[in-house]
Amino acid sequence: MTLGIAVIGTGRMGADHVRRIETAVGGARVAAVADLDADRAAAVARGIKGCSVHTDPAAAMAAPGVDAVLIASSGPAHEAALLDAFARGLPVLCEKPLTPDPAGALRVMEAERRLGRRLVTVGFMRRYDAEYQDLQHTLRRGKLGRALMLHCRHRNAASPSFFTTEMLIRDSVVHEADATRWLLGQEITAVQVLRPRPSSYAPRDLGDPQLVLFETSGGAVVDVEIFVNCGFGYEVRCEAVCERGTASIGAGGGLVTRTTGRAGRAVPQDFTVRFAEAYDREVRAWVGAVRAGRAEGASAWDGYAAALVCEAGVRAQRSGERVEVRLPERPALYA
Ligand code: ISE
Repeated sequence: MTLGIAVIGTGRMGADHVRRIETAVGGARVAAVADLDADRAAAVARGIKGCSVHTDPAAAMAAPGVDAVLIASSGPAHEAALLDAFARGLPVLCEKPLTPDPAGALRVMEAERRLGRRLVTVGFMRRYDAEYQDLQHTLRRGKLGRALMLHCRHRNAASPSFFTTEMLIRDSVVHEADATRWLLGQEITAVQVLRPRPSSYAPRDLGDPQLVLFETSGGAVVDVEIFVNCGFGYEVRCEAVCERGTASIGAGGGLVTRTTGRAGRAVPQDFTVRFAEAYDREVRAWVGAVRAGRAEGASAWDGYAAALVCEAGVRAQRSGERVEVRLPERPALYA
């Protein structure tokens, strides 16, 4: 059977996923798309046989041939779409963040628990990146000893016009919240945020860059430089400092050119390029799991845990204080 997918949200990420499902993922097709902007949705669906176009996410999910849902709308729209998908018993791949706030994530998780089975995969694509997977295996194998610290850098060329200081945490550092939990297999227990004088190239009122510190349940410390208007491109790095050595990813290999007295490599300009293969692998893995009736990847619990870390991060950002993260016990469904 070919899995019919309703794609909710046809902005940059949604359009990229539609193209991916149609060209790079076997066993699936785009059966419906929805976007508040009907013209944008129609443009994305053009040329896709049997793909219906909607402005209402619920109508797209109810369209003929829909077996699963991919949510790529903005974070605040995720909760309603997730609950609609649950009401129809449809499996969902939901772009990060699961919801921007922990209260919404908790409602989603509780609704899923009432159904008694995992329907949501959260699209934390770094879990599917070959370098991140290498790093995770290296740390888990233990040859380098215990991980003491992670140094992370997360840079975007420029932030979109709607970006706020809170979103540096909830939309960007949420990746490091998940990556830290996944790489170390530990929970984040406290967050601090240091704020240098903002770059004069950042939009007015945006506190950019910032330095975010996590403490973890296993006694590690993680620093994250988040800089969403670095100007030169998209760069995500991580160096693990362990008892017997270090391991680092994100230096950017690839073609080196030498010309007119300079040597250099291209820097990707955004995440759809830097993580293109990871997104391909993520969507393929999800489609494979849905077709086999299995759960895959980051769960609603992971989305909730990341949202709690981000909530603490936003409080730390505002107060300048160290804020503890209080994670409840993990429900059995997510064991
Ligand atoms: C964006 O939504 C992403 O998920 C990117 O990976 C991240 O680098 C960027 O800062 C976010 O706004």
